[in-house]
Amino acid sequence: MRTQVAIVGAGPAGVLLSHLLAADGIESVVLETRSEEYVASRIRAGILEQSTVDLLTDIGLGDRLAREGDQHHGIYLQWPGERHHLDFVDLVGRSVWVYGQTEVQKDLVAAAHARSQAFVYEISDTALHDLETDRPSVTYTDANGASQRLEADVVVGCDGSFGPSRGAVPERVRRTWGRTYPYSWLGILADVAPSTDELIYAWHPDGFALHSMRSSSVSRFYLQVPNDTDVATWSDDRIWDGLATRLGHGQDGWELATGTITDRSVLPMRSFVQQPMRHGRLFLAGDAAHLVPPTGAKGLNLAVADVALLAPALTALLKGDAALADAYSDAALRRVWRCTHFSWWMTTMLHSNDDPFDRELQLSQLRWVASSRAGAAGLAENYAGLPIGF
Ligand code: RFL
Ligand code: PHB
Repeated sequence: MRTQVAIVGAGPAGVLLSHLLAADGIESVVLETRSEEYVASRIRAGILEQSTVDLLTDIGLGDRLAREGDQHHGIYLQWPGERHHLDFVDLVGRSVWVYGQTEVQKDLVAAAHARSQAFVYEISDTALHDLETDRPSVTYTDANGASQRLEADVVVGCDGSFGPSRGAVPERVRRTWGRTYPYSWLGILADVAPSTDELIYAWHPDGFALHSMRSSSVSRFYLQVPNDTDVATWSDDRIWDGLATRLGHGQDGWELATGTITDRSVLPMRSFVQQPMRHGRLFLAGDAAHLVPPTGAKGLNLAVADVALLAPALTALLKGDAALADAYSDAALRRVWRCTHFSWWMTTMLHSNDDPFDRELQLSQLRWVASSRAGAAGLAENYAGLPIGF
C-alpha cells in the first residue's frame, strides 16, 4: 500500500491530522492497534480550551460541541474553609468547554467515515523504517495475521506514550526530560448531577480532590492517592467520604450529592518531553512526544495544537516547500514547554505531602492566586489556553 502520509495511532491527534490533511487534498492512512470501539470509549480528558473549540468549529466539527458542550467561564480554587471563583472571561477574555474526549473522538471518527478516510484497526508489530530517506514506510501485521507494508512520503507518530514512534528517533539525536510524581489519581465517573456549576480544584491535607463533570447528569471526580494504589481498596463509601471531606461538604452550606459509580481507575502522573519532534521524514505529535499530569487539563489540547501546526507544514512540504516542516519542532515545543510548566505548577501547588514547609508555600501560593488579579490572570491565561502558534 502507498499513501502520502502514514499516521500511526487513531487517537485524537491522528484522526484530527487526517481530517486537516484531507481538507488540504492530502491523502493519509491511519494505523491503529486497538479497535475503533475501544478507542472511542476510553474515558480521558474533559476540558477543551478556547483554541481547541475554535479549531473544531472552524473545520465544521463544532455543531454537537455547541449543542451539548458546556461553556465554563472559570474554575473554583479551594482549600479548607475557603472557596474562590476565578473568572477567566473577566481576567483574560477566554473560556473553556466541558466536552469529553470520547465525544471529540466520536465527532472526528464520524467525519472520517463521511469522507471515506482509510483506517486499519487492530494491527500488531508496528515498526517504522527508512525515516532518513524520502521513502519511509511502516510495517505491521494486520487483523488476519498477514504482514503488510505501508509506504509513504511522510510518517507521523500519533501513537501516544506506549507507541513505537518516539523510540524510532535515534538515541544520538533525541533528548528527553521527565518527572514521575509521588502520587496518582483515583478517577471515578458517577451517575449524579454535578454539585457545582464549574470545576472545583481542592487542596486538602488528606490530598487533592477535583470535582469535574461530563453532563447535567454525569459527574467526574478525582482523588489524590499514593502511587501503586489498588483500586479495590477504595470502596464506594470510602470514595464518597474522601470526596466529601476534601471538597468541603458542609462548608458554607455546600453539599456533595452522591450517585452510582460507573467507572473507577488509578492513573499515574507523569511529565515527559522528547525533542526534537521531527527526525527526517518522521514527525511526532501529541502524547507520542510529550506527557503532562492532568491537573492543568492540557494533554488533549496540546495534541490538538501540535496537529494544527503540523497539518499546514506537511501540506507545504508535500508541495515542495519545507520551511514550515523545518520550523515545526521548535514551534510546537514552545507551547509544549509552556504547558509542561503550567501542568507541573498546578500539580505541585495542589497536591499535599507531609512536608510542613511545602504546605505553607502551597497555601501562600493559593492565597496569592485567589486574591491578586495578576496571580489569577496568570493561571487563567494558561488554563484557558494561549492562541495556537503563540
Ligand atoms: P492517544 O489518545 O493515546 O492515542 C494514541 C493512539 O495510538 C495507538 N497506538 C498504536 N497504533 C498503532 N501502532 C502502535 N504500535 C500503537 N501504539 C499505540 C493507541 O492505541 C491510541 O489509540 O494520544 P493522542 O492522540 O496524542 O491524544 C492525547 C490525549 O489522549 C491525552 O493527552 C489526554 O487524554 C490527556 N488527558 C487530558 N487531557 C486534557 O487536555 N484534559 C483533560 O482533562 C485530560 N484528562 C487525560 C485526562 C488523560 C487521561 N489518561 C491518559 C488516562 C484524564 C485521563 C484519565
Ligand atoms: C476531567 O474532567 O476528566 C478533567 C478535568 C480537569 C482536569 C483533569 C481532568 O484538570
